[in-house]
Amino acid sequence: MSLVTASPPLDVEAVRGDFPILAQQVNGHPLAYLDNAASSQRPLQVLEAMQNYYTHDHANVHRGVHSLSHRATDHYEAARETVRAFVNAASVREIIFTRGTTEAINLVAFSFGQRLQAGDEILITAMEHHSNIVPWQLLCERSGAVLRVAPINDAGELVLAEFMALLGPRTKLVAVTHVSNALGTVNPVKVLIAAARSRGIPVLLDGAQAIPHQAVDVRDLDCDFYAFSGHKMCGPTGIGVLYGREAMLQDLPPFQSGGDMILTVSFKGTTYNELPYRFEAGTPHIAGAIGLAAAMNYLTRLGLPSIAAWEAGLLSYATGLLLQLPGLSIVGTARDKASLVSFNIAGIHPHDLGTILDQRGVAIRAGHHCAMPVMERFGLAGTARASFAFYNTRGEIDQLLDALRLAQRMFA
Ligand code: C6P
Repeated sequence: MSLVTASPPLDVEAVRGDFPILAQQVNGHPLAYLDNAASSQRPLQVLEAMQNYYTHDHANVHRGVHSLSHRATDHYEAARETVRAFVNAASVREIIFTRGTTEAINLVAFSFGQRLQAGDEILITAMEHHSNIVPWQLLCERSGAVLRVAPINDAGELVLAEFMALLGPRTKLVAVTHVSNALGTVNPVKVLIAAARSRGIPVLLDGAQAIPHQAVDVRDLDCDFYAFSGHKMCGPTGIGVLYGREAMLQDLPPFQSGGDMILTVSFKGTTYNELPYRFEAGTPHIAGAIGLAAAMNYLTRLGLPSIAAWEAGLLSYATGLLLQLPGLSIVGTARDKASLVSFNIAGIHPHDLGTILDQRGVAIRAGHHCAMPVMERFGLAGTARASFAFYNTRGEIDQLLDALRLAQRMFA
């Protein structure tokens, strides 16, 4: 992430006070939670928003004539407006609540995918998470479309010239991750979007790993779809968002079907609801949307530029220290990186590293990170991955280093 120097510094000790879960011992050591790319933690403000809702206001939304249902509906729709403002969408009609990034991408693959025919092409990159690969593979099986994959170089950066060369008359959609979860690479998405749009090709961005770390403005990006999850940005699990450009969503057929997505149902035929409800079948995760809005308000209060600046400091501190360890190699050395480090230590399996680190209170992820093609590209079974949030400290990175040194002594 690029460092924004003008942003006020975070008071990280005060921020940590909002996250009681961080103040615990694990296996006799202070917890150093460095698995934020898998799922972040939630501040009290998010927990309280959800508890208040369930304590005072819960009922089903969009259905009831009674006061609690009205209140629940108001909270749910206010959450949608918070999301709209957070990503600077033009209208709440463009904000669809989903279960997460995965469901958001599946929605596009299903609904937009109905336009595709045999021989059409979908362009992705070699650094995608499985959630931005498999839905397209299934779509290709259904439609006869072809999946094209733009390669990455040894630093884990997209090879731009190859990406551009793959944009052709048959390309019907570009689906690219904003930030790679396995490598940390921040893609030059504005360049990619401009190139695709100049050829009339819609673009979906997988924003799961970007939106917790930097301000996202979908109008400035000029993307057609932007998918993300609540649980990686201090919100609840089971809630996420698909932003879709209204002109694009307007023409798409529904995804799931049932209650709330219809206007009328009869055995002669069914008419569908307006946006965004047409894409929200069934009772939604009301408390999840409320918690997500509280998380967005929390991040906005801290300031996304301040968060980005703190995390950039953590990334360079961690990178410098890790490189001092003999036999350690970093996988993913892009010039523009988010606050995570994937690495291997010669002679130690990443899962063993993960287990030993846990014994010292350090939580990291080890394995293929649901990005097996990335591992294949680098000829690896997996990596160890430390991923940082704004509430992490340099002290926790020192604790990671100490635990890694211990692992090296154990395997010496
Ligand atoms: N990556 C990780 O440890 P869901 O599960 O729907 O909230 O998010 C899926 C997803 C999609 N795209 C990217 C870039 C992601 O990183 C993820 C989730 C986690 O890296 C869990 S596999």
